[in-house]
Amino acid sequence: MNTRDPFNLHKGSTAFTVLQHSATRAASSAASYTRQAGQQALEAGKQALDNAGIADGMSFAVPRNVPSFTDPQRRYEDNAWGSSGRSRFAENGHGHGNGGVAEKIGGIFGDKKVLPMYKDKPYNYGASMRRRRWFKMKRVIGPLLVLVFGLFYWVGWSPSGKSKGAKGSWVMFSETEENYDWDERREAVKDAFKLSWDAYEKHAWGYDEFHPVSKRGRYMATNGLGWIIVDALDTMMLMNLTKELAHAREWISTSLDYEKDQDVNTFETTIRMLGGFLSAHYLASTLPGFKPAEGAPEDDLWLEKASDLADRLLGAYESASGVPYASVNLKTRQGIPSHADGGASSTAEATSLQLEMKYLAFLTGEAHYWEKAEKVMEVVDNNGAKDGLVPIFIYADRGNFRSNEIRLGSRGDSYYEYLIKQYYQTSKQEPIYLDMWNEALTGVRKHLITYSKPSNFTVLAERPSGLDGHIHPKMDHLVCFMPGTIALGATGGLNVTEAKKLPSWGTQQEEEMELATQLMKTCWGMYKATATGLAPEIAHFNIYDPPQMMRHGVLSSPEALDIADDAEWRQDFVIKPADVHNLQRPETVESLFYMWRITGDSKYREWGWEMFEAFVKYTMVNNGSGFSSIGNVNEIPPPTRDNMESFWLAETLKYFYLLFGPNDILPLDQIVLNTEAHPFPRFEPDKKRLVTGWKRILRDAAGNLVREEEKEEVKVEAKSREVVVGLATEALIEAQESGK
Ligand code: DMJ
Repeated sequence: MNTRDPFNLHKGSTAFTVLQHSATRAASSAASYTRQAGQQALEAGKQALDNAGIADGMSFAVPRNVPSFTDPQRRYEDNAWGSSGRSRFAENGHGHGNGGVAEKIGGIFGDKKVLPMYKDKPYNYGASMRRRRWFKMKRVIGPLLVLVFGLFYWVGWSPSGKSKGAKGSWVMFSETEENYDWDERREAVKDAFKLSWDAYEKHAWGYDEFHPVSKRGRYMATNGLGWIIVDALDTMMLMNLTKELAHAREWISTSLDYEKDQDVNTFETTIRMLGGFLSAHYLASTLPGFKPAEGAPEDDLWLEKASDLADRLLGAYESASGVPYASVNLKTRQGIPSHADGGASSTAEATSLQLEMKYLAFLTGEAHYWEKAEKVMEVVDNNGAKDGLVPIFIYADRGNFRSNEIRLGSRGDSYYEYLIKQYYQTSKQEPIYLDMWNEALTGVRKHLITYSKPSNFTVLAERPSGLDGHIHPKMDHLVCFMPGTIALGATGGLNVTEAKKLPSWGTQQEEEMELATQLMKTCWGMYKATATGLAPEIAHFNIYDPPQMMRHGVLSSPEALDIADDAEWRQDFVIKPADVHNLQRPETVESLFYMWRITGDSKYREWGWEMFEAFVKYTMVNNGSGFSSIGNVNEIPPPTRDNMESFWLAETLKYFYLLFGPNDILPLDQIVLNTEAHPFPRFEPDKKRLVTGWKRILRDAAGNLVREEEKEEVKVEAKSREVVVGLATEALIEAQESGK
């Protein structure tokens, strides 16, 4: 393997060679006759391209197809994006592009100033400058790709590196392949990271956004917030990319300054930047090779930056209720209510700050970080959400929920994730969060799990009008964190064989593992259901009428999927035009990583590899200038969105790397990963006198809160019963004594 040019980008620099390299890699473990035939096919295809005289100019940088976001909810969410903020993004100085783009999209945001980030919904960018060239070439490239794939088909090679002959046209859910070289596959992930990073370093160094097709960067605040650099630190440490890390460190120590009159999103800044610094601190003091030598001073930079940033973010918590405002100004430290959603914060955002603040409190011994973050959990829980399922908005000033919409996708997701992770982060010293997680998961099983038809995929659906309203059979890709988190909850991160030996193991945990397994298949199905093998942002499902709920009986989807275009299982998935984009999100590979570590079933690694191949094949930018989100998972080649999310480096590639790597790196029973995949150690808070400062309000048998005044009534009733019983007893004794 040529590690200096992993994807053969510098020879010929064509999308075709990228495809060739990916194909070669994938096929490396297949039978040699298959490999040779594949190479011949590739050579034939390349020859054809050369003959056509277009190979060097060929590009995946097809015109951007800005999806028409017609779904009412999508419109609602995207409007929220451009809600408020003081500073517009600054231009990057690389030519003219983004000012012009800002003007082009000005109509979308109107005169409003914009927040830099709002729950990871990206801004739109102008179409690629290559548009016309692509259209000119399309008629030539299309038939050639058909020819190449036709040859692959003819020789029986499939993208997963398996010969069709052996298994027929089925993707086996239970298949295990032990012979692959996982070290090599892990190296391929590192190569993809390097490629992404090198392109960013070359074209957009220091910028908060990277647009790899137009090769530009963009600031979210004057001179940047370190959005991409800080988010990627720990991945570089895990991959041992010391040169890249040194460059990042140098930039952070000399150029990054948070003293800026800039509004930032409280949640995004916490999980990505604060989380990024904290995990860098953890890994730097833990990973061999990064640990300071005996007697040498620790590198304090990461912790200093973390504390400085956290102090600024604390201003967001200064609301009347203690629930943080959606945004905060880094300089004035003033919290700012959301400019959408009636000023309410998103519930997931307000309740996914605790792992970071608690770890910082433990590291520094400063309890106020802990207390501020923990107070939020108390206020949220005191609303008494039925069956642990919380509406997706909460007002910071009053601390009460807005509307009754329930989902585990956007704005709901990481509330649930942080319940169980807080329990494990603090070494089980806070059982209150286990209690809340158990209640919520029971609620999910009762109200949200339904089945698709005809193939009975497990669907974690939504209740847009509350628990008494209809079920909406839709899953955001974001929901796919759940299979892994459920498995983590059931086992504590131990391998399931070990977990089964624990006295706490029982039917509940068995059922949870089965739910995780079935949901994992659904998330995987979201990838297999598309032309590119990449999941859409959102999938809808055909469901039974009336809905077949889990509480009516557990159903299972097939163990194998027929890959034929007209296979029956495809009817279960409905992908709407507004949802066909793919932002290179991590949730499915995140869950695959947990499922692999916990069950040891290598099918999860196989699925991961197929996903990784699809990302390489369809999201890599021409000439190796990185990877980009795409506009349509059902179009080949897909239109690019010209944007590389920071979570591509921080999460997606990290999870792939860990999935293909040895199990003793970041053992899951010793760490927790925050919602941006930044690992923190588990710790014992009582060692720093940190304790849970609140108790849940009592619930009655129906799950309703028993308020203080009601408790009083209950007490009075109980007292009078006692008195009556007491008097009766006395009378009885008296009567017995007097012989009556
Ligand atoms: C990340 O920023 C985090 O995983 C967050 O919890 C959800 N959205 C993105 C990735 O999809």
